[in-house]
Amino acid sequence: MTARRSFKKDRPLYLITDTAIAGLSHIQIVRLAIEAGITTIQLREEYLPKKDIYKAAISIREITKKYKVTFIVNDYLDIALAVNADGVHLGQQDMPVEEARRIVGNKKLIGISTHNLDQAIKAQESGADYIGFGPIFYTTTKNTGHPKGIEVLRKIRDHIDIPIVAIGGITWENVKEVLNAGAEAAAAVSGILTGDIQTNVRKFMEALT
Ligand code: TZP
Repeated sequence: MTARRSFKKDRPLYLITDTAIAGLSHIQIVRLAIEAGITTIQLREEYLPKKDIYKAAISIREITKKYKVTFIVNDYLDIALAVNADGVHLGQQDMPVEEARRIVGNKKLIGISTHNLDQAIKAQESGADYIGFGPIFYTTTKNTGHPKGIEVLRKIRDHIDIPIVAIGGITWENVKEVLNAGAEAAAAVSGILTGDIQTNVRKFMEALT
């Protein structure tokens, strides 16, 4: 049996791409963020035809491989496999983690979005490598309900052992608080992609050191 791949706990900043917010293509976003020092990237695309998402994924795999950046594909397990991404991120409405695991095996990370303690516990029991948990703070990027806040994040931390990637309204100004509450990493969309991407990534990194 091959050793299970694990979420790298020394990678506290997780960028999720969004072309509308950035006003740039996925690959442009990725290039800028890698130049500034990002170490984990999720390709998230809700509108493009799958063929175009696949093409973007190929380019992103190439550059992330070169710079040893972890590359996760949102939703599309087949694209993650086809381009040999490091993992796939699933939502609550996607296929069960157990089924995804049967398909991708132990060498790919599987993350799943969760919004409450029950979902977080279930994610751990089903063999997810990490959970996304949020929204922690108010966000307009995705409608995922009321902010959960830092105290709920602490509670989730107390109940599960797998890594937590906190998400929702995270900026360089509040990221430290999020990690201090027990998250291994913080995922950000607008906090990185609004304004100057490289300045934002660097501010996040500084806040995290
Ligand atoms: N899942 C929960 S909140 C969210 C997702 C994808 C959006 C986070 O975006 P932002 O701009 O970092 O608040």
